[in-house]
Amino acid sequence: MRSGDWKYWALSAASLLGCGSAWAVPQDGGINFQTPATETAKRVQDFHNEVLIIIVAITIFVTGLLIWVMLRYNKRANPVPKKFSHNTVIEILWTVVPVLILVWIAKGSFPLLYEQDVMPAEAREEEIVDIKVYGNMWFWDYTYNVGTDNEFNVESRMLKVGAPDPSLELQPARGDIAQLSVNNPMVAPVGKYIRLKISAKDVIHAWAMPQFMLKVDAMPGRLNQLWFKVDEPGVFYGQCSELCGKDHSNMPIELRLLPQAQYDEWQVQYKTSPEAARAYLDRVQPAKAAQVASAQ
Ligand SMILES: [Cu+2]
Repeated sequence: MRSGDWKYWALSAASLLGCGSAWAVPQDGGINFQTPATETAKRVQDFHNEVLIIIVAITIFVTGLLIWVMLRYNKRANPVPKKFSHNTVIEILWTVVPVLILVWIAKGSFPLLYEQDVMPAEAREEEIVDIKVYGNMWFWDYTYNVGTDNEFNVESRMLKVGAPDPSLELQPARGDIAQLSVNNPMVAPVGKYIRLKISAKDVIHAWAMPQFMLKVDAMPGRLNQLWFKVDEPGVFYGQCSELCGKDHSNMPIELRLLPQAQYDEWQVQYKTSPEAARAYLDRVQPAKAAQVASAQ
C-alpha cells in the first residue's frame, strides 16, 4: 500500500478514530495499536483511550493558561503588577485536583497490571499450559511441557535474506515477513490459558506481543509471568522490547496458535526434527494465508 493510495488515508483515518482493523501484522503507515486479540488487550486499549482523553484535556488547559498569562500579564498589558504571593483556595485546588486525576488513573491501571500477570480464578488446572520463555543474545528459546518427561526446548531465530545458514533464509513466498519471521515459531494451543514463565540467560530482554497488549522484562535470575487466552487460531508477531545489545533487532517473536490436536501433532513432529515440525506448521497454518485472511 502506497501513501498516495486513498485506501491508506481512509484506513489511517479509521485507525485514528479508534475503529481499528483486522490487521494481524504491522502495516506501512499504521499509527494505531494492532487489533486486540484477547479480552485483556481490549481492556488495556480502552484504558489507553480514556487516559488519552485526560492527557489531551490537560494539555489544552495548560496551553490555554500559558497563552492567557503571556497575553494578559505581560509588561505592556499589565505595567503595574499586584504584589500578593499566596491564594489558599487556588493552591488547594491545584494540589487536590491533580491528585484526584492520578488516583482515578491508578484505579484503572493497577487492576489491568494485575490481570496481565495473574490468571483469572476460573482457569482450571487442565486448561493451563505452561511455557518457559528465555531471552538470549540474540534469540528466544521456549521450553514446553515444563517439568514433565516430555519437556523439550526450541530455539527461535530470526530469518534473514542471505543468511549464512540456509535454514535461516527468509522466504517471502512462504509468507515470511522481514524482521518478524523466525525459523521455529513459538507454538501454543487455542482456547487454553497459556502461562508464560519469562526469564533471560544473559542480559535483560523483554517479551512483548502487541495484539495481546502484553510486555514484560526478561531478567536474568528472575522469573516473570504473563498469561493469555485466544479462542481463534492465528499468527501473531512481537519483538524483544528491551535494548539488549547489537542484535537486539534480531529478536522477533512469531507465535502460532493452533487447535489442540494440531499443537499435539506439532510436538510429535518436533521430536522427529525441527524441520519436520516447521513443514507441518506451514502445511496446517501457512503464514501467508493467515495474513491475507486477517487483512480482509
Ligand atoms: Cu533482546
